[in-house]
Amino acid sequence: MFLKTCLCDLLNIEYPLIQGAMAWIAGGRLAAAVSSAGALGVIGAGNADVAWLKREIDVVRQITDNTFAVNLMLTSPEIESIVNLVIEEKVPVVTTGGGNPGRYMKSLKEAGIKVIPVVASVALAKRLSRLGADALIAEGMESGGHVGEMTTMCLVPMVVDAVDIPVIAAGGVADGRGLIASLALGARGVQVGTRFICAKECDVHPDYQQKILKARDRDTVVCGVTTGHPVRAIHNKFVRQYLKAEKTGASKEELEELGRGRYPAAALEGRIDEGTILAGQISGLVKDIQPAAEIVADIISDACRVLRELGDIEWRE
Ligand code: TUI
Repeated sequence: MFLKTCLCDLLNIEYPLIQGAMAWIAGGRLAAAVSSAGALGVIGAGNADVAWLKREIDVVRQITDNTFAVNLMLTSPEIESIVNLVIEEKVPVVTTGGGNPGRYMKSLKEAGIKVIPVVASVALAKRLSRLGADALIAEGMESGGHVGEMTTMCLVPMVVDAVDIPVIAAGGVADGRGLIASLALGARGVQVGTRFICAKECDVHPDYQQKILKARDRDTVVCGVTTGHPVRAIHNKFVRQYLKAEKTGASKEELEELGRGRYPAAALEGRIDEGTILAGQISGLVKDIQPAAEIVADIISDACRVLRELGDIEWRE
């Protein structure tokens, strides 16, 4: 099996596939399994402290010598010390989310780290490309967790046209069809989050995985639009309560209080009624718990099948 783009050369990986960074979910064990399989494993630093991240980096390095990444959540209260740690540790690749990483760009680049910011708009894509980003992840609102307003289908080709660096499509991708569709839009790789939550090596609570496996096409919803920070999650008792509070005019502060601690409640404690189960719209396509290596191999072999079947289309120029 062989499927390669310029992203593979840039990151020294076998397949143009990146595991989504998921705070409280994607630790070293998952990242190592994904990187060992030839894709790019990512540790989601989220709001974690330096000691946690150092441990997870060590976990990856004990398991594999392959390239891996750390995702910096730019809203984290620990962000300065986390940036210093990834520089000290010479982490090969950093992805960023939740804001503009411009102020960290120079020091990360000077440390020889490849920087791949997540963007949800063309404007930020242009700005970060000028600041020296090595690639960009264009994330559509089909994604789980914090989302922008653009769909993957519209955002990706617009970002591709706006910059000269490789673009990675995210949001709504879980198989080879999504990978090839993204390449057709001009992306040179994809980021897959939700399907990797259902990897055997993922340390998330098993009941969280079951919610994804059971989800159907319309079972995720976006809530928190009134706060300015919309989030996609699987519909459950808490989401119903939250949406009702939003509808009846709860203030930003009340909503923030209502939402406090709900991500780790679901991801770590498996409180699937009271927690927020962040997951993408593509959950309806995820049907099995599989080893990460099998997920990687499945996506790539499915992509090869799609390419072969495209050969049936008759066309000429
Ligand atoms: O970050 C995400 N998705 C997430 S994060 C998360 S859990 C969490 N939340 C808070 C703290 C710690 C953990 C669940 N899901 N996706 C990446 C992403 N980034 N999507 C959109 C953006 C984004 C938004 C605004 C990127 C840049 C941006 O910049 C605004 C500006 O111009 O400053």
